[in-house]
Amino acid sequence: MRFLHTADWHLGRQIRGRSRVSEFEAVLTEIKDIAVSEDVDVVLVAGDIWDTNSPSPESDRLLFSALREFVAHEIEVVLIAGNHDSAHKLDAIGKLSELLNVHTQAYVKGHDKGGIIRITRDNVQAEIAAIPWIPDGKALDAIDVLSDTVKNRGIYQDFVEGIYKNVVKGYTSNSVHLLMGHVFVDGALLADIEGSERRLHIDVAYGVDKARLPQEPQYLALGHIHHPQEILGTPNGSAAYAGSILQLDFGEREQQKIVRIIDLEPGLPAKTRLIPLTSGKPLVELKGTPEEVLAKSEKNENKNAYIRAVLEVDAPEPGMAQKMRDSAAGIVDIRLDYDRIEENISTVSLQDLKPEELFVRYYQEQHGTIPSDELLALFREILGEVVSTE
Ligand SMILES: [Mn+2]
Repeated sequence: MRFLHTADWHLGRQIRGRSRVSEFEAVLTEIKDIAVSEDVDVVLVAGDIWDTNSPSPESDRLLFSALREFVAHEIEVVLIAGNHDSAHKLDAIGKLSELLNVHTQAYVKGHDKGGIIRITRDNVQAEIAAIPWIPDGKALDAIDVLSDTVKNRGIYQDFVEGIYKNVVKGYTSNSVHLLMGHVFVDGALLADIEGSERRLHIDVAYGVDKARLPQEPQYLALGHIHHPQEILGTPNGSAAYAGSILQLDFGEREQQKIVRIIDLEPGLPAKTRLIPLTSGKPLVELKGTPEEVLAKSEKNENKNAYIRAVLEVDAPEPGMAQKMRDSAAGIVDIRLDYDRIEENISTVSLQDLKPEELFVRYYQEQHGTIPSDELLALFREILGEVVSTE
């Protein structure tokens, strides 16, 4: 039986206020085309379907259009709720979509209470332990929250491990055994940019150690972390994050987005491979003086990109951000890079300061430098108008 593992669609996500609907349409079409050409039986969507728990009609349209395509090609779908999703909404959709073989798991359920979704294709049965995001509020009560964090992280980990182990108890023999989970696994790679790796650990976030994941499933289809990766050293060796389907923010730049194809037969190790996704615009960061950044933004490889401009300037200049955005359509994010004056400026009582001093301190706190003479002159002019109208 063949599965396509994807996750973290985040439908409705924008970038700095700009819509990405056409990119979502393109990448969902690409995923459908892959599923059809690979003759996939079941598509697994491991949570964070939507970007928010009250998605726009536009985001719903994206989802329903994608599901409709899978249904039309007789591909079954399983969707679980992630931390970004409205579980209640997914549950409501499932009431109807179940009739079309679009299965949903919105809430955590025990192995004997619907925790396993069963799908039969060509006389082979798949048993999918479907476990949505487990909010820390489910594992910890108010008293725990008041106690120390280290203990809380431990309680959460025990709780998650207990649920995962419970659900897989429902497997029967002669079936294909999978697990879908929206969960953070300790040590997951968040980003690997310009040779520097960033990993997340369970001392700062609620998650589980990989050794605590159950070993019964032949494959664990995970969602939550946007960087595609296999979780090496898991009990049976076959667990992976599919990652997101577009580079969703600048922390995801340089990431090749993918889907995973999983072939399973009862009792045999999973055969997995990945297929790169090519839709969606790249996110890039360009550094230099404003002139250099504009020149780089004109280059072919950046023409289609969303650009973060990191500008080397002596000091912030009013209107600079707008000027850059107006000059290059791809620039959506602007950072200024200059030597900031780091000084404790909050020790003086604000009441003792004149308006201009207040402004200078505010500006310094915001921008790490003092305002230019022109800006100060402008401030005095505006202040003069306000005082005279009073
Ligand atoms: Mn996500």
